[in-house]
Amino acid sequence: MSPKPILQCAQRWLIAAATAMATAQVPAAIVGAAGTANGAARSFDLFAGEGYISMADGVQVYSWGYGATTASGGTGLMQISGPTLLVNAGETVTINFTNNLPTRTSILFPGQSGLSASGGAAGVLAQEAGPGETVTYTFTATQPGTYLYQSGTQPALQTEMGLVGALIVYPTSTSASGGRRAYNHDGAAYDRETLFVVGDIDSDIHAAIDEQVKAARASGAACLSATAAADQCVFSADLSKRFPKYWTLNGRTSPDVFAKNYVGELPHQPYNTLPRLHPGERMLLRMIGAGTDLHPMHHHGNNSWAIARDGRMLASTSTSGPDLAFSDYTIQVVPGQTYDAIWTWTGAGLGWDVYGKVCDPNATSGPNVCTHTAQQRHQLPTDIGKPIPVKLPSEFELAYGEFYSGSPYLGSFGIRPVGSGAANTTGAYFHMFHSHNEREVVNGGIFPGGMMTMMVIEPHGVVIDAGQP
Ligand SMILES: [Cu+2]
Repeated sequence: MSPKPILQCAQRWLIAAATAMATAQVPAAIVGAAGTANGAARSFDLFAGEGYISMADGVQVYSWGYGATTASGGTGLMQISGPTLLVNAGETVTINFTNNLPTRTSILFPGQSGLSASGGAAGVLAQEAGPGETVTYTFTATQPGTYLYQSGTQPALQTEMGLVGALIVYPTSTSASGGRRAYNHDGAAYDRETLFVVGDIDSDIHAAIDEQVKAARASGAACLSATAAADQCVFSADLSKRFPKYWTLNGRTSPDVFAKNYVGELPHQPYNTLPRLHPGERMLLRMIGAGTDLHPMHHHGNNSWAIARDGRMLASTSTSGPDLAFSDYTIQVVPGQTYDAIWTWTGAGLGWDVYGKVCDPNATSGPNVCTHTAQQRHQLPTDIGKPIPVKLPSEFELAYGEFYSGSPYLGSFGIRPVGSGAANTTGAYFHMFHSHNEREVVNGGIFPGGMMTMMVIEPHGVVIDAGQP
């Protein structure tokens, strides 16, 4: 990535944060659509539409996606992934869904209770809307958690085309300390949250569908204007030959994942993926398998604790909290499943002082007293004051990455060659988060790209916007 797009991102972060603040009607730090609340009811005006999304190597991919009206907190455009629906537990949710695709489609809401639907025609899995038709779905968001929603019509093809989104149900309770939690137990408490809708795209399938739709329109096919469900157009591709070429986080490929939310040049991919946190904070990773393949999502720096799957805490009893949580450095994100994991990083146990303080931890007075703040004491006491245990290579022997501050110490800067390393403006640490299936961190076969982002450890004192820049 060149420095210029990164600098542009920095300006956009402020705008994105302001946008997120304005739309948050639920306790969400994730950007999305909060719909229209009315007492214990919440409604959304959604639609399905077509368009071209952009891969970071410049390839345009014809796609079908969900969208939300601006009144519902969306952009008014179809998007990949679909609008992240933000609701509170216990609310009755109504989705007024209009189909602007040339074929019939629908929405499934796995994990929700009391689902009913009206309008359109009954399909195999869900009530379906033909072209131009509207179906109204209603359900009760009984249980807090991370969920997906997706097409229930030709699901193998239509989820490939992009008809998948996230639904987040927030508990109405807070943690014992008044903070946020993902489920009704303090074992699910968190300081920050982020969303990874994990997908894969075979652009050849999308191109084949694009050609079929264009051919139907060019010939004025009767199926395009048919009102009976059985007579409407159905497009198809040989999915046994499926061979994905792009791998996405929230619908974007790296490095586009770093650009701000709602960036103008990605009108159909409004959500970014760049989690930022301070040392010691608990970052809730909401992960959704929205593609066709399993993706082993791997984080550097520390293991995470997977506390929930499919919107249910990994709990042995209703009061135990996530006592069946497991710790790993890779979460196997299976298609159709969701996972909640808590990731944190402190620098504890590294055997050196990440803040680079030159001091004596045993001194109680005088110039050698350690001046670490209480927040910086996430480190082990035995590490405070210890220098980095290796001699740094000379700057002539280093290849500087864009995110290197020039110093091995958190919040510090060192000498960098002119023009290098302009991206790390706060002296943060960047820990990679990516698919451990390494062929998925490419764009058009070129590394790096695809399913890859960074977890940014910001020094204490750096303000991190709630709106996730
Ligand atoms: Cu790695």
